[in-house]
Amino acid sequence: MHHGSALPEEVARRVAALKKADIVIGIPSYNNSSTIGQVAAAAAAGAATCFPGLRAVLLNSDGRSTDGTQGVVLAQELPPGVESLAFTYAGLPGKGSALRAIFEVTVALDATACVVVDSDLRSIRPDWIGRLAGPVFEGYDFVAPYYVRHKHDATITNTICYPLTRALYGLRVRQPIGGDFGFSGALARRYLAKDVWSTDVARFGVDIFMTTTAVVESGEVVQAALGAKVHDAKDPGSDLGPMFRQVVSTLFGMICDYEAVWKNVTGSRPVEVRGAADIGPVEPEQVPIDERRLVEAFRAGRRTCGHIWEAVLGRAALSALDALVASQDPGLPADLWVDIVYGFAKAYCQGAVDRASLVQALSPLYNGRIAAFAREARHMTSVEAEALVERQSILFEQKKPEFVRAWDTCLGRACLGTAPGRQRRRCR
Ligand SMILES: Nc1nc2c(ncn2[C@@H]2O[C@H](COP(=O)(O)OP(=O)(O)OP(=O)(O)O)[C@@H](O)[C@H]2O)c(=O)[nH]1
Ligand SMILES: [Mg+2]
Repeated sequence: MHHGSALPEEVARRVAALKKADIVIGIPSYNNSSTIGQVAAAAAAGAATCFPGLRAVLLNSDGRSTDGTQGVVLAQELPPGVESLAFTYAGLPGKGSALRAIFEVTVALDATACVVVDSDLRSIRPDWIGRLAGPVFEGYDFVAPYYVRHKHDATITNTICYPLTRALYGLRVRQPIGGDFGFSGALARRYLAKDVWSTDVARFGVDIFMTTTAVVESGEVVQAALGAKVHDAKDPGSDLGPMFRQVVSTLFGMICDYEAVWKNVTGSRPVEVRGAADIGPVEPEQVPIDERRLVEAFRAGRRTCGHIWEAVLGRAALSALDALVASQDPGLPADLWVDIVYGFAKAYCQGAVDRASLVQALSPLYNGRIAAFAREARHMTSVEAEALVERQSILFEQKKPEFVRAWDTCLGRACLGTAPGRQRRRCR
């Protein structure tokens, strides 16, 4: 086991014995024994029915589950043409390391296509495999999922990942961190070549890393309609903290790296959605939301992270925030949220404030934005709430020229700070 690989040697030997595959289906997991059986069964059936005659390998890349997850996958009966392999990946624990191992197997088996699907899915059907892999066999490099999700699900997607991907890189990929993707062997090779595997990409940063890399470096991207996504969704008011920090650090880090790319992008274009016609209307399963907790986190942020807000934001944004924190129903309106995200992204790259502290300080503001969104969407169906997400992302596009100007002239107070990352000013 060495730093340059997430495949333990013994696993690499088992992979080599498989020789060649046309398609690899990878499932990252960590204690998912209650749901992974259905996912593995759907994946295996999908490989056999959508791609008869092709050789498929079903992989479970597991993070040392203690609930028998790997055994559940290995117990699946497999259709002809499908083999399975379950193993514990090496490296930093996290979803990204699990996917890194899957990329390595894809390359080792010289597969044309790879599909990854989350192990907590309860809405996966065999046809998802055809939908996610089919376009790769036609020459696309990356297939993003396109599903209907409950209005309180996917809050990181809706408030940051989708609007920034769209406004900065110009492609309207609606689910950039959906978790269920199809991609080419060539793109897997490209992912592996990046020196990111000791960063948050090894954890929950991996999805936005995959999508952004595909959008920026390939552009051969399409979306696959999948219907509803039902998974073990978490209340956005409860346990999204670490995931938020890992996703945002990765996203912001790529903004720093790809400055030359996004500065040359104006507007955005839609990305084709394949297979929407044969998916009927679906109603996603309810996701609970604890608005009070979100509001408390937003208010508490003023006390604990306020000094960082002050270092990053201008006077106008700060006094607007103070008024909101003090109001009856605290929450962040979309236009202020957009200014804040751009302000934090710029500060992150320009480096007057410690990066970990910045991302930590953005989290309560994000909570304030979700609280306001929940209020705005209170009487809306999930489909209707989609219009709010759309309107917010258009705001990101409209304010992008302002962001570019601010970036270039460095007017923010953060620019007056000291050397990059020197000042460690954590939220208290
Ligand atoms: N191997 C491995 N897999 C992980 C780890 N953490 C998460 N995963 C897997 O990554 C996938 C996505 O994780 P989830 O916790 O469902 O995250 P999510 O659906 O993106 O986010 P939520 O909206 O918060 O549910 C699942 O298949 C998990 O089993 C880990 O530490 N190791
Ligand atoms: Mg999930």
